[in-house]
Amino acid sequence: MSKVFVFDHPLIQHKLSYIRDKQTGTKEFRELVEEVAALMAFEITRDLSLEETTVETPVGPAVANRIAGKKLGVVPILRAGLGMTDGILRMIPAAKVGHVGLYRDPETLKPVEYYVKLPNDVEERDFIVIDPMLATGGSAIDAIASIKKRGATNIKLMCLVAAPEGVKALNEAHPDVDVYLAAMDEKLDDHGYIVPGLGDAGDRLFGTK
Ligand code: U5P
Repeated sequence: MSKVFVFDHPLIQHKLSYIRDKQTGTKEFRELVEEVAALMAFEITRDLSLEETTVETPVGPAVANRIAGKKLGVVPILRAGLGMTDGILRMIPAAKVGHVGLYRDPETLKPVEYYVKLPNDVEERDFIVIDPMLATGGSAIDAIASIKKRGATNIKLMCLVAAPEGVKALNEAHPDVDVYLAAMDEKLDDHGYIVPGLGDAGDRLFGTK
């Protein structure tokens, strides 16, 4: 059963209020999405394991902690997931970035996969799949299936806003994948948009509408 975490940190919630606001223009929207992604990365990495090391400070030896094990893989779902990538990399600069390209067929609302490129050693990495919106869940379910198919076993999903329908579908398809959100919204509308949501994340990020 997937666990769902909603990050209620005041900075995340404050910035999300501007992201939702339709008056917020492309430049500001993009900056805010990056900032929230960075803050969420800070929260999502809480359980990373540390290992002790010794460093020389100007004063003498100090026992210090560093992150243990393999580097993280961050996988934005194209194209809206790209808007969160740099924010995460600001917090985790050593992470490798994979890409999964999916678009939603406007008629069937089903995702169509057109591009997948992942870092090496897929089996040994922890992955964070990112997409600002978890609406029907179709894109995230397919993106996660495609990286599992290539050997990934440890996957988290990070989105800004989700609809309950998407969380339920994700949980049924991938019960091993926990979901990290800035907000859980009310529902989907008839066109698969999250209500109240923030509109089309890709269009707002890239100014295509
Ligand atoms: N999407 C939005 N806003 C919404 C709902 C969906 O931008 O209110 C887009 C996102 O870009 C996301 C995709 O990549 O649709 C997720 O849809 P779904 O496959 O979860 O339905």
